[in-house]
Amino acid sequence: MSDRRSFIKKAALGTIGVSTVVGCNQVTKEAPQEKNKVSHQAGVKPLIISTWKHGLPANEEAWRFLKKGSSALDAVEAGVKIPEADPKERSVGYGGLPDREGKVTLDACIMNHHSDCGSVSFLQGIKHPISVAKKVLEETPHVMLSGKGALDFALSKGFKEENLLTPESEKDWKKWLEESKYKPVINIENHDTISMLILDESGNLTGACTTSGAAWKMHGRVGDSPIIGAGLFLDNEVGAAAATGLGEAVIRTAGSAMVVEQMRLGKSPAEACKEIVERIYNKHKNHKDMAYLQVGFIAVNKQGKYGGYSLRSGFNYAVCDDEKGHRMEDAPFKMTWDS
Ligand code: SD4
Repeated sequence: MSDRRSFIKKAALGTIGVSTVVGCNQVTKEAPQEKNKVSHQAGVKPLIISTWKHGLPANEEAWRFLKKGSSALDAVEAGVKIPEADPKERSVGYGGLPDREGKVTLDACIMNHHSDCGSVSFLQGIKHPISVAKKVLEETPHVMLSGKGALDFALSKGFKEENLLTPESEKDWKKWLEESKYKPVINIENHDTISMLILDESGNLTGACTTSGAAWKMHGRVGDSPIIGAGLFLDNEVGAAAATGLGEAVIRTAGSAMVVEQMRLGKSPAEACKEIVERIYNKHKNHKDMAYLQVGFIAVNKQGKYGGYSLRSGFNYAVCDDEKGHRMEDAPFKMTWDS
């Protein structure tokens, strides 16, 4: 958390940098770039890109799966299961912050290069919603199951029901109840999804997205993360994109689908993310959500070029390829939190 805070402070100075994690424990810094300049790097494959710092261990696991010959669908599932199972990750899966009623409700989706998708929303009591979403993709004629139906389906497939509210999250919820003020604080400490995109060795795209959603949301609220086209989208002829941030804004603009369409029109992944962030800004600049609005996108195209962009400072993503290994990169952004 303090890492994130210090990053935000650094980002507020208007520069971004690239951190390379060599062998996953040694970090080197490259020259800072201008805050809203998007990069144009040569493409490589295979490549994995995931939102936020919890993307690093997730990418490591997914990479391990890819390297042992697993399918990208199995790899993406294995990868995002790492933060889902981590009680210290307060915005994904087990340990995620609950809604106003103290219930942890989860959203997740997964998509493969044939455009097959599986999704669960408003799912309670199952530690790995991504695995339930994968079962929806593989074993049902549907794309999306929700609430009790999703839970019943999970139980029928052998998933175990368990309490996902950790003592820490319960304590935070009780503290929140004292004032019960719903003021979303995006991307600083209570609100971040893991989205992962994979371009595999054969040049095929796969993606996944999983979250406990906005802390203190209304009971029953579903965000962008389980919605194909909003939180995640890919077209295997073009590229893949995924979102983090205020789901309502991403749904209003069909965010990830639009990023992919921008790539289809010829924009690089980074430029495509920037274009849609600008669109979201223009649609929200006089909106009540603007005071706390944050959205960020990551994207990768068929050539193995990738990038990200966020509305406000503080967003970073994890990348892995054979050339540079595992590293974190800070996304360029439109504005700081105090501008
Ligand atoms: C949501 N987009 O439920 C998710 C949460 C998130 O960074 O990504 N936060 O709105």
